[in-house]
Amino acid sequence: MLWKNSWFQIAFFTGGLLVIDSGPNPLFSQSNPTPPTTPAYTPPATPSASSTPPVTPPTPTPATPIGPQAGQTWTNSLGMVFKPVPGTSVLFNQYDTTVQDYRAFVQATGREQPGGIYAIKVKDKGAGSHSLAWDLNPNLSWSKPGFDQGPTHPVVGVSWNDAIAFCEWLTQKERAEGKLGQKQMYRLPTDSEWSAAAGVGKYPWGDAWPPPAGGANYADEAYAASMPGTGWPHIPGNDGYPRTSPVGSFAANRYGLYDMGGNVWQWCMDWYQASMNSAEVRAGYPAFNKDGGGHTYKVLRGGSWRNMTPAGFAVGYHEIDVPGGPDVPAGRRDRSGFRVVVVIAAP
Ligand SMILES: [Ca+2]
Repeated sequence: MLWKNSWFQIAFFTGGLLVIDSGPNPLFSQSNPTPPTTPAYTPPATPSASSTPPVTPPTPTPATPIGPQAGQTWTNSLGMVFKPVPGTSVLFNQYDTTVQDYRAFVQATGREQPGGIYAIKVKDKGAGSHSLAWDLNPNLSWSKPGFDQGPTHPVVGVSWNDAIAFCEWLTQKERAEGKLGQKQMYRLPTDSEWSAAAGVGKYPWGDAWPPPAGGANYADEAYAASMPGTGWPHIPGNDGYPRTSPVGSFAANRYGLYDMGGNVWQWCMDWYQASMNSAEVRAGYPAFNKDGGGHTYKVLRGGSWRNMTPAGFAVGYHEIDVPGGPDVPAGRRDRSGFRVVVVIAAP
């Protein structure tokens, strides 16, 4: 029995190992093994039009247009507001360029304007008689024109070349900032663009003469009262400003532009040609018959705080002056400023 016990023990031990190491063993199971269940065949889902999400091509995001757009009011980096003018492809600054606009240019570029500016000076002719004459005053400049100006007054004492330099500086500045497209630019209005912006009235404020109350800043009773002596010619009425007035102080014209008549003369791009002024105007002002061949004088439009004649304020009237230069005072006067336009898409 011993050998049987030994065999049994070995066999049992061996079986124990199987049980322990292999888990349930069919040799020692008391029930029949369950056959593996074959999973029912399920065909793969057939793709259908209804179950397949539609493939939608990505919608391109429209690029945000850069800079001013046709027919839309636009504000630039200096806060200057530009408005469309029918019949032109540019937007007009609603105001003349202000002292604070020009100061930003001078501070950024360090542009100096040596030599002073021309200012109207009263000359005492004796016996109570006085006259007016242009006087080149070396102590005056755009920032000190001989009368008080706040930051929103139109800049004066700037030549045509100064105005062009302002436009070029602002163009480069805003192209670099991404504010202006690479084919957009600032410049002065052409003579014909300025005419379009002035509208169809006889004067920038309409057909009325004298200018209606609140119509413009001209040589009024306030102007006359500021001059030594008495009896200075002026337009009846008092607009409240003996010299320049803050831009926007008077009514806008039909296109939302302010001070298109009065306040300061506005430089235009064009060289003056005698034919720009009517024969009637040239008869009254013979100097306008000389244009130096068309490359001597630049055109100014609109009249200023020191004008008092209907002819000078008429839309068709073209003032003239030499364009000046960076280092010469020529063309810098205490009545002359400028308005800029922005070209939406230069060729
Ligand atoms: Ca005035």
